[in-house]
Amino acid sequence: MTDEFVPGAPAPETPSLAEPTSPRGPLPPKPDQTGPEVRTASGALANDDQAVNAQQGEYLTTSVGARLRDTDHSLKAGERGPTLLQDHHLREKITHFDHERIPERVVHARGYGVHGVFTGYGTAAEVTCAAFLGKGVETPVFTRFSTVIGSRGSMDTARDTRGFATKFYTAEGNFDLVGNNMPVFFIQDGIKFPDVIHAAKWHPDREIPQAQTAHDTFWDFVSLHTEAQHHTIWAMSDRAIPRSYRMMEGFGVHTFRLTNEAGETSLAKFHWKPKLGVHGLTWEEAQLAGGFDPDFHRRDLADAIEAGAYPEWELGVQVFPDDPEQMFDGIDLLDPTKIVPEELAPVQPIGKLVLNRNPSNYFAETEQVAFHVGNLVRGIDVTDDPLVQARLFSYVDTQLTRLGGPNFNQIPINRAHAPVNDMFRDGFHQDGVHRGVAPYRPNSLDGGCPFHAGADADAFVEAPVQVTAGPKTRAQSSSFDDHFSQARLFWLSMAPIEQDHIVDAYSFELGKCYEQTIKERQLQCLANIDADLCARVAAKLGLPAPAASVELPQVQPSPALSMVGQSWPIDGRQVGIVTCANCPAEEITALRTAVFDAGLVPLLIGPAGGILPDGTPLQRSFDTARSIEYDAVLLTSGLGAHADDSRVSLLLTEAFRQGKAIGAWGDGSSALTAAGVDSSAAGVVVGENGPQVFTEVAGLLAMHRAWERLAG
Ligand code: HDE
Repeated sequence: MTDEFVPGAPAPETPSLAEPTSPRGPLPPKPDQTGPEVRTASGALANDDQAVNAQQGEYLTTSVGARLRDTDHSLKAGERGPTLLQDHHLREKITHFDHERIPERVVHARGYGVHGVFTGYGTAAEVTCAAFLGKGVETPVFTRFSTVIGSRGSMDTARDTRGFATKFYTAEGNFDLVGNNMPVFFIQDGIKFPDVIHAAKWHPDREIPQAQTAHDTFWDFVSLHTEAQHHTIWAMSDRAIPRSYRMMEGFGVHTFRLTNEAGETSLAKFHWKPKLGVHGLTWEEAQLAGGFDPDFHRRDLADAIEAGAYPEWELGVQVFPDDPEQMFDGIDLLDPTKIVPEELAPVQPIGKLVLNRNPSNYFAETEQVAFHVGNLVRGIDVTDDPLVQARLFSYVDTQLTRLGGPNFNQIPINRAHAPVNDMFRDGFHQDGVHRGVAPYRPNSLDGGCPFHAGADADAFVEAPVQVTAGPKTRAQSSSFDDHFSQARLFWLSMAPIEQDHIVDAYSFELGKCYEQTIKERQLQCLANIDADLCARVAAKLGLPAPAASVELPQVQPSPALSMVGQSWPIDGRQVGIVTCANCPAEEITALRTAVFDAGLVPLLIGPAGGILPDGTPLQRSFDTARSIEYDAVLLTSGLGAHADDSRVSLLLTEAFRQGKAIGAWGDGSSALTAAGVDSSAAGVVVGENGPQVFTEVAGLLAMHRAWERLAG
């Protein structure tokens, strides 16, 4: 990062004021933006020059390359006459526009994807032969984060589970790890997926509310279908309102089966651990962002990558013996509503993910990427978890409608980086130009090609495990019956401030329900999780707290589930610097350098937009700045004349309420007094000069918030 750099410029060049008129070719993409590697429909590397995928030439043309003189006026019978049907350019332009949209994803419609690279540590070799996990092996990836419930245009910061899906373009074919930021799911059997989603989405009569579960149908379902209670308590925690995609854990949720080179199998759960730690927004911040910056999470991710603050995760596995019971410490490994606490089975790191390139076209990359849990590579297989079994069917099926036909794996973002010879032919939007006459096996006319790959040719092999046969039945194992003990484990693992937020979330969501019986039924579920939790929510709802109807088990809390109490790297955090023309230019320069050097993004906020007397541009004005954008706020010297500006006071009182670090020096501190902010409170630094105050503020940022200010 340089002194002058601020992420977010919309184009690679500053635009000219007047409309450009000299013909020239398309501008290059911004340095942080490149498309998918240029592969042919059958996986070959077409050309290193990504520009071949993009528009070409200086002049506007039709879709088949004829140059156009004018796209501003339709062809008419006289200047004031009707438009002529023969205007083929008008027809082509409007027709294409009419068909620009494709159906949004039925779930996870709102998302943002970026490119990166995964590097294996080699530490997984004992349990899996997957080549991309080998020591030092680098694999290109595309990761898409998403919310589940909202429509494509809904706000990023809705209370919801987040999708965390990664496509690894490995040398042995694509491997998709299609996970979430929570390790458990609402249902145990995939046949219930339409039910839980219908309940969580808007009511079908009014199509409200958008992107939230604070309504009757959701609570009706989860209070009746009580296996949902564990995931529900995660959804009521701050994990459901992440500070950033960069600060989320990811989980494969299901147990997978791994096979090593010797053919030995183990069971495993995948975890993504973010370098920056796991952090949430407060509920107030999530609401503010929803209005002030509905694109909060995608902007944060794109800006961080553009600024070079590349987000990183370690991939880890919890490994369990593959015995016929498929249980670990009394936990059924096939039940996706259960975790195995990390304290019982440590997460062992097996590789590192770095996300370092933004897409150059949202539709082509993020919208058209098609994940599938069945995209597996040798050494990694699914288990009999009844949730993943249904997913194996659903992902391909949904793309047929969403992406308009069976050739969606030929769309550039979905293309394998391994040779593809699938014998699939034709269909809508076929991009391959296949040769030969024998797309069937066995054949002699094409020389017998393609051939089966034997074990010596690195073929994918389904692990030949024994299946316990039984009578055909629509039933499930009694080992799935416990619905409350792990919700209790989660509750008891939370710090007091996290418990407060969970109580507030349940109270808000149930408070928004219309039907009293639904609130009462959910309170019964809470009583079966924890008496204190139930009593606190009941009090806020003005209802009596019922007694538990099941025996509350003794559970061992899992400290790994709590998000507070540690310190973390602060790369890419945003610092709002409130200043004005009276602040000495050298002070601003030194401060910005210190902030950049620490790997953070400084954003200068002045009374109006424009530039400071020394030519430094302001990025925000008192009108456009709102607390949600900044992890910390600094008040420079010289600010005295604007100290009692109500917009500055609003910024400070919000930042204070959110436990954000605040620093001031010189007469900047008079803004604290004017806003009624206690300068001796935890997380407020008043000092001599900018760099010194910033150093202390950076130390506070590592804890995410001054938690003391939020307690009580
Ligand atoms: Fe999905 N899910 N899912 N899901 N899911 C989809 O696939 C489905 C489940 C997840 O960024 C859909 O391409 C069923 C669990 C993510 O493009 C669809 C069941 C987990 C994404 C689908 C589940 C997930 C999806 C919609 C129950 C976490 C976004 C569009 C059996 C481990 C992927 C699409 C992206 C998307 C079906 C349950 C994660 C309809 C039937 C559990 C991250 O196929």
